[in-house]
Amino acid sequence: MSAMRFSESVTGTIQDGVLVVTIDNPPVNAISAHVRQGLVEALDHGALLGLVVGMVVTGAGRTFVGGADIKEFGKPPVEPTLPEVIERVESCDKPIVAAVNGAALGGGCELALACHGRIASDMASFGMPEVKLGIVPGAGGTMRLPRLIGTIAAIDLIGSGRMIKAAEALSLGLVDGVAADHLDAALSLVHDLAGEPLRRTGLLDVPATEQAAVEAVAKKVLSKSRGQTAPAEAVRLVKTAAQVDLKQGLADERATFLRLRDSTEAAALRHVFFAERQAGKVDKLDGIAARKMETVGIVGTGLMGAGIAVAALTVGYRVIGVEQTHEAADKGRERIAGTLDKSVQSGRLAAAGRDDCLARLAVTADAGQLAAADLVIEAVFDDLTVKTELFQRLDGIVRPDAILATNTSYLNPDEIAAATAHPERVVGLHFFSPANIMRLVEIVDCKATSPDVLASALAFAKRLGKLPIVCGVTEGFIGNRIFSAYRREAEFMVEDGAAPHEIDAALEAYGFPMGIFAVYDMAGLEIAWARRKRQAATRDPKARYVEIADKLCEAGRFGRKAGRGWYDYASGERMVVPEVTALIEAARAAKDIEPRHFSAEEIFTRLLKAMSDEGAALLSEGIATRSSDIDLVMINGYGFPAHKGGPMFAADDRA
Ligand code: 3H9
Repeated sequence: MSAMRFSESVTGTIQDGVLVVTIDNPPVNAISAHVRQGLVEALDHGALLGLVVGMVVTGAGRTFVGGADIKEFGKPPVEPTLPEVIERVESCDKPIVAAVNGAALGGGCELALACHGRIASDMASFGMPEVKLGIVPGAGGTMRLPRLIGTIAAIDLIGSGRMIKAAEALSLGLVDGVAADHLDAALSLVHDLAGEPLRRTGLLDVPATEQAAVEAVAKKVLSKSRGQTAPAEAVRLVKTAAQVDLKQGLADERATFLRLRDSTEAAALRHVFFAERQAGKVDKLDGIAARKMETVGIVGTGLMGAGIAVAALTVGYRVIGVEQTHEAADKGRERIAGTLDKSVQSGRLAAAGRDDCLARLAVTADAGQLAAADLVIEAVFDDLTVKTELFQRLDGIVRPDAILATNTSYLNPDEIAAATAHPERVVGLHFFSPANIMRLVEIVDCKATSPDVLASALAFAKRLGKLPIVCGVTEGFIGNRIFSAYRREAEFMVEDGAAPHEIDAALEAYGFPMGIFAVYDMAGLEIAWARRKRQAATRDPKARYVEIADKLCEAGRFGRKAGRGWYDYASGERMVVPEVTALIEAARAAKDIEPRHFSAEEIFTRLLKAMSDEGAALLSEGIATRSSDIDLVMINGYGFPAHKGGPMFAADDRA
C-alpha cells in the first residue's frame, strides 16, 4: 500500500496488517505542532481502518523523538497539546508499540511510555533531560516512568536528566526488548498484543519501595543541583506518583511544567542549550574543509600536556609526547598512564580502552619524531622566549602541512606565530585544566591563521568532545580577560570594606560552586604574582592597584597548596584568619580608606557588571563573536552557574 501522509512530518504505511507511523521532522524529530497533529490524524485513521490490528510508532533518521520542540516554548500554545496526544495513544483500543530507532528524549520518551509496548534498536537511547532545561517532564513522564521502572530508578533518571542506552533501559524494564531488527520485532509484538487486554502504563500500580531508599536516591540526585528549582520539583512529582491517582498527579505535573517553563531559570538554560549549538559556527569557514588529522604531537607532558594527550588518545588519535630528557619522557608517559587509570576508575573510559590508548602513545626525548605529526600542540612553560624558540625549532622538524598550536593562557600568540616561517599554520588552542575533563577550549584565530587551519582546529576540538569557542587575540582571551576584570572588582571591594569571605559567600549564594578568593587559593597565587611583577614597569601609575594579593604572596600565603592564602586550610576546611584580616586592614589604612559595608546584593551586582562590561568590550573589539559565546566560556571555565545563563544573559535579564 502506498504511503499515507497525516501531516507534513508524519507518514504511515501498512505493513503486515499494522499501521506503521513514522515521525520525520528533521533534525531531531521534535514533537512540533504538525507532528502532534499528524499523530492524532494517524490515530484516527488507525482506529477507523478495520484491517489494521494495531500501530507501530517510529522515527525517521537517527533519532526516535528528541522531545518537545524547544523552539515552541514561549510561543502561544497550538492544539493538540502533547499530553492530549499521549492520552489518546495510551487509551487506544488497538495495541500501539514504539519502535525506538534512536534517542527517545523528554516528550519522545513520554510518547514511548504511553505505548502498550516498546522495542528498542541497538542504537536507541532514553532520557528525560527536562531538568537540564529548567523544567520537569510535562506529558506524564513523572507519573508513568515510576509506574514502569519503580520510584528509585525514575528519580535517578528524571532528577539527573541522564541518558541511558538500550541495554540499561532493558534491564530497568523501560523497554520490552532490544532487537537489531527493531521494526520487525515491534510488528510482531503488535500481533502478540492484539486481542489481549492492553497494559496501559498509566494504570499500573507504582511498585512498593522502601521510603529510606527513595530518600537516599533523592538526596544523591539533588546534591548535584545546587540552587536549581527543576530537579527538586521533578523529584517531588515522582515521589507523589505512588501517593495520588493518575489524574491528580498529571494535573500537578502539568501545572508545574507550565510554571517552570516560563521561569528565568528555564529561559537561561534554553539560552545555554542553543548557545552550545551555535558555538564554533564561524561564517567565514563556510565551505572550508578541515585537514585530515590522525597524529597529534604534544610538547610538554606536565599536567596540561598529559590531560590533552589523554583527551586525544581517548577519541582515537595517535599521540607523540615530547620532553627534553629521557627521564622527563618516562615521567610524562607515567603521568599519561596514571591519568588514563583515573579515567577507567571514574568510568569515563572502559578498562580495555586503556591498553588501546597506550598502544597509540609514544613519549620521547627525540623531537625529530614530531615529523610524523599532523598537529603539534605546545604545552610548555608560559614564557614568550621559551615558546617562540620552540616554534622556530619545530619549523625545521614538522611537515609543511602540519599545524602548530599554542596552549598559552596569557601570551600573545601573534608574537609566537610571527617568529615562525609559516605564521598561517599557527593557531591557539587554549585548554582548561584538567584538559581531559574540562569541556571548554578557546580556539584563538590569530592574525595570520589560515581558514583551513582554523577549521581543522575546530574539527579537532569537536572530535575531542570539547566545547570550542573561537576568539581573537587579546591578553587572556575571553575567559581570563573577564576573570581579570572580575577579580579586579572583587579586590577593589575588599579594599573598600568587603571581606573576602563575604564576597565568596555572595557568589556561592548566587550559584557559583566556589567564590573567587577560594578559587584564587585553589589555583595558587604565585603565577599571577609573577605576571604582575613582569607588568609592573608598564602599568599605568594612575590606575588603581590593590596590593593585598602581593602582600599575601610576600608572606608566603600562596594558596591552598601552601596551606594558606586568602584563607587558612590547616583543618582541611577554609578558615578566615586574623593574619589576613590584619593585612587587609593595613592595606586600607595605607590608602586612608574608611571601610564600609557591602550587602550581598551590591557585591554580586558589581561583580556581574564587571563581567558583562568586559564582555561587551570583547564584543565591540571583535574578540568574541557573540555574547552567548562569552556566557559559555564563563559557565564552562569559571563556574558561572548555567541556570543563570552566563554573565551576558544575566546582566540583560536584570536590565
Ligand atoms: C520536553 O520534551 C518537554 C516535555 O516533557 C513536555 C512537553 C509538553 N527542539 O544537539 P544537536 C535542534 S523538553 C527543538 O546539534 P545531536 C538543535 O537546536 C525537550 N530543536 O544534534 C540543533 O539545531 P541547529 C526534551 C531541537 O545529534 C539541531 O536540532 N529534550 C531540539 O548532537 C541538532 O541538535 C531535550 O532536551 C528540540 N527538542 O544531538 C533533548 N533538540 O542545527 C534536546 C535539538 O539549528 N536535544 N534541536 O543548531 C538533544 O539533547 C540533542 O539535540 C539530541 C541530538 C541528542 C537529540
